[in-house]
Amino acid sequence: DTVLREVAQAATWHGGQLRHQEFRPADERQVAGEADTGAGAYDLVLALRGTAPLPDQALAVETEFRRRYGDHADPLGDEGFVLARHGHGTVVLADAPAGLLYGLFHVVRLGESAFGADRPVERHRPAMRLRMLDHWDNVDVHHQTGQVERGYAGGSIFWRNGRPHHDPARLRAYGRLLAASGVNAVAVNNVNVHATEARLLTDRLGDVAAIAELLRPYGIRVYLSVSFAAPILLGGLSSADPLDEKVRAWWAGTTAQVYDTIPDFGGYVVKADSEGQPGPFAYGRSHADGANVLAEALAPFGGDVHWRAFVYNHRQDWRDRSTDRARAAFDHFAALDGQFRENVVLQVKHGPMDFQVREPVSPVIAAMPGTRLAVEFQVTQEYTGQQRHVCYLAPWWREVLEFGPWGAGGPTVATVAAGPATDDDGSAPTAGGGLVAVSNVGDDPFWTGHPLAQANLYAFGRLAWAPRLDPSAILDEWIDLTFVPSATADPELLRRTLHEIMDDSWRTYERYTTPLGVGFMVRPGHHYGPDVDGYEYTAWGTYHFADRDGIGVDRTRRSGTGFTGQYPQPWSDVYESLEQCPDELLLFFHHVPYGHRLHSGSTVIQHIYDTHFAGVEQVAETRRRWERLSAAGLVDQGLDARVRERLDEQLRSAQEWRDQVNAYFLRKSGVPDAQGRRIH
Ligand code: BDP
Repeated sequence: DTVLREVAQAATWHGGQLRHQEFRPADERQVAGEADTGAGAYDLVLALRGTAPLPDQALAVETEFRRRYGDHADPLGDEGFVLARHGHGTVVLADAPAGLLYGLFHVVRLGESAFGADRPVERHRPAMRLRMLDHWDNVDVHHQTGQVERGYAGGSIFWRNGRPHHDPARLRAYGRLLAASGVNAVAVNNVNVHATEARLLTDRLGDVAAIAELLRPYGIRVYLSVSFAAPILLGGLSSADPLDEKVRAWWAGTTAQVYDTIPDFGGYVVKADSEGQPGPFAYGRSHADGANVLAEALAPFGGDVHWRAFVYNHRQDWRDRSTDRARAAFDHFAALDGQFRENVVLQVKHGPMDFQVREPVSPVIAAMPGTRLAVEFQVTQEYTGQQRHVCYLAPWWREVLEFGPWGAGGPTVATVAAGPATDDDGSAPTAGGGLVAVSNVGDDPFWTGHPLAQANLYAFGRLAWAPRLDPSAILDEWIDLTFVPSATADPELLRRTLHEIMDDSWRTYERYTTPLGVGFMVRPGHHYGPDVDGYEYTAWGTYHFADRDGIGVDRTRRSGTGFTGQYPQPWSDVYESLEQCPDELLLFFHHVPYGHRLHSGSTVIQHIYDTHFAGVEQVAETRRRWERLSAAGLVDQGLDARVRERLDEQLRSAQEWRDQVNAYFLRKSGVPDAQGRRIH
């Protein structure tokens, strides 16, 4: 089995704190050997349950495990594992090879502590069955968006010059990186499907198969973004009408060929009727009709279609205050609940707009109990500093995942994405759509442009596996796996400084850009740097409505767009109410005068000034902290140089944000800064 072979190989990988280890595959169902952590040599056994003969330690752990979970039909699933320390050995047991792989990476993560005193049987299984990265990669370099749309880490890791990127070692390393983070699926091309990329589905399928082959040993399935117009573009049909028999037959035949070539193919990702992509609306059909025809083609092979809910009018009339982009996904999809086939996953962006630094949770997540939902995050930092700024996003994602759309104590966003749990500890996923994110990886030597942006990739995978993990603990894991502090002169300084730099970096970014939930104010097109009115008089539906008296979008039922009415209680009323609406989302839901007083006691205008000054100060402090690390020689020189260059840019950019935003609002409002600071 390829995954088991990888387990055996991965075990000899010098990573984390497990170095100099040697493993000898006992037979093809077990890997056993010795791990030398530097502090001592230990037995490590990785074995599939039910295979005989198990080594003695494994047998003991198996007996203990059965005693605890014996009457449970499927205690581990195909990715879970048991970890225990017994006698002189550490044992990982799983029911399927992928479980051993995840178990091995867990041992690497634990390092020395995996080999401490006896630890009782621990059971691990992922909360989300699907933990997926969407690559917005083009095979060709696209004239507007470059090779990787919203990519900030060089070219594509999969494609180069219109061909597959021939670096199998790099792709294998990527597979290992993803498996170590917990990711088990990737879509290998952009959701905006251009002509060359459309052909990946048919005559260029071999290129996709080659990627699938390299990632398979790491338990990763491959998905393709496909064009809804593929029957026309590739099949020579005159229509892509989902209710047309010829169209149905084309999808069925094409999909059967895909599975002939890639038997474990994951499925399709579709962006339809959105930002210029073709879709069912052209034929007067619903998005359920559209999704179901693809789902029907995939069903015989166990594949899923990920149908994106990011559908809105990007050519709206900005003079017409009654339209509201935030409403769009709910308006299009909520009424379709119950109409999608079982293998349709509706993929919903976590917020109603578009990956801003702060948004409320999308009301779609609470509106479709009869549909499998996947929640989509953006690891690539399109609106959060484009991997030039440090912005550790895990605290934000964790907040979203723990949010209860029906109020405290009810289901959370994480439980909706995981699907109804069958297990008493809530860990066994059934039919949820899982967690998906837009990837931040490219062919950059540091993978992610900004070396510290790797932590976002890692944290995404970890939160998809275990949504309740503490972002700060995830950061600890990432620091230990990445920098191996124990091998440095001052591990405490390294860990502490990285925490100081990263823990609060998302809130810092929010302070010097767009606080209070107002969003956007970025330069149109590339979305980097400030331009307060850049989108204000355009057709994109992203406005702040600032004038001389006030700012914010009135989305109330009483006097605004009625968006608050898309939420169930209690949030519908909380957001509707000016008194109850949380400060950080105030301008998302309300248009208020500059003198409006926040819960914090400050006024809106003073809050804008204060946060912008404070944010820049924090970035300057971040830069000083990093300099202490470099001076102490605690990080690799190449990495140090890259981070310094980025921090210089972050500081420059933060100052630019501060000056433009503060000057803009000083001029609009005429209200001076209470502290008399100089505003340019
Ligand atoms: C927006 C991006 C655009 C994507 C779109 C999407 O600016 O490049 O194509 O999202 O999610 O945030 O489809």
